[in-house]
Amino acid sequence: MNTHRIHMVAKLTGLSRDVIRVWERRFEILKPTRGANRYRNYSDEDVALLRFLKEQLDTGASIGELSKLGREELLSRARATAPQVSFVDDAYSRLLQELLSSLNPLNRVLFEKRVNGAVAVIPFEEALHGILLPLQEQVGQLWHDGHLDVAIEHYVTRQIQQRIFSAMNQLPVAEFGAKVVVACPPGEEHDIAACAVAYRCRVRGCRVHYLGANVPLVSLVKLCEQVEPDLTIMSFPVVPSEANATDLVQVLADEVRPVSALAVGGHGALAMRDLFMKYNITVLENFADLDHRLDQLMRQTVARR
Ligand code: B12
Repeated sequence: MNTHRIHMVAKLTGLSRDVIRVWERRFEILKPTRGANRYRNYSDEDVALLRFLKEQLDTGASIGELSKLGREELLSRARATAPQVSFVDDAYSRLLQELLSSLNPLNRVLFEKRVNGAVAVIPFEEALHGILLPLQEQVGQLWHDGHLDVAIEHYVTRQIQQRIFSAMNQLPVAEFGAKVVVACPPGEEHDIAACAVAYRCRVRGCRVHYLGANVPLVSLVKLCEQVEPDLTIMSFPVVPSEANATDLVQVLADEVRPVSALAVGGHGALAMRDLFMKYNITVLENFADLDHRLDQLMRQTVARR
């Protein structure tokens, strides 16, 4: 049986690490083991159980009630509703390995055929979160660790972005939905998550202005004045330095928020949660939280019309 570290469990289940830790402590339904380094290792069963819980919560169940069923009963219900979970995970990790093996040395034709093949056979959202984003992370990590040339990283990043944009362009042009601006803060070049956020907003029927990486705040404010968005979403995949963080959040609160409601997400935003909260800026915990906020926004937009 595979074991997974908490960040991977968060990715596989769509739950934040904080939620996973709290459920573990409060309800005793998870059974991670500890490695020699003291990190928690979660089993495939833990992942299946958490996925089942998340699905149930998304349909309105309460974690308090569910937890009373106990681990064994939850696991048997999880197996009954999603017998294919570990098969899917195995298939994704096999595919990821195949994709990575066609990069060093680069076999462009094989790589692109494999990506296209994978993306064609499953719903795009699933391909995005199951294959494309994990691929981005692994390729970037190989570059960071000195195992892959930056040119290959750039090539793969563009390939992934192309797939996201092309999926976005196949959606009907949104004319009436909530207006949303998606951007990364100044100096932030990690823009794949922002791209995925923009896609999510488009799927939900929003009119999206996607600005991507490294957006100067003066320009963001100017654009918001013109566009009058219902919401501006900023992706903070990494934590800015402490001095920059305070200035940045202050400018967001003083200059952007008067022209647009504001929400932030990403590992950096979660790490700066207290600072954002001090300035009353909404922090989106994960993509499920984003969905929830978008649903609210769309309901308000429909009610206004
Ligand atoms: C790919 C990558 C790159 C690529 C980026 C390509 C691109 N166009 O995006 C390249 C090679 C360009 C790059 C460059 C650099 N990188 Co880099 N990079 C990565 C890597 C490997 C993966 C990031 C990624 O794309 N992950 C996949 C996406 C989908 O995940 P994500 O961005 O984390 O977003 C997730 C969440 O944060 C969340 N999320 C994000 N935004 C939002 C918004 C909302 C609303 C919501 C709901 C959720 C959400 O959802 C996503 C899915 O879970 C990470 C390490 C890692 N394993 O994470 C380092 C990492 C982020 N990079 C790092 C660094 C230091 C750099 C450089 C400064 C290195 C250098 N010396 O030049 C440069 C410059 C970057 C800059 N100026 O911004 C550090 C950051 C350290 C920190 N301060 O936290 C990391 C953590 C590596 C490390 N361990 O040191 N990088």
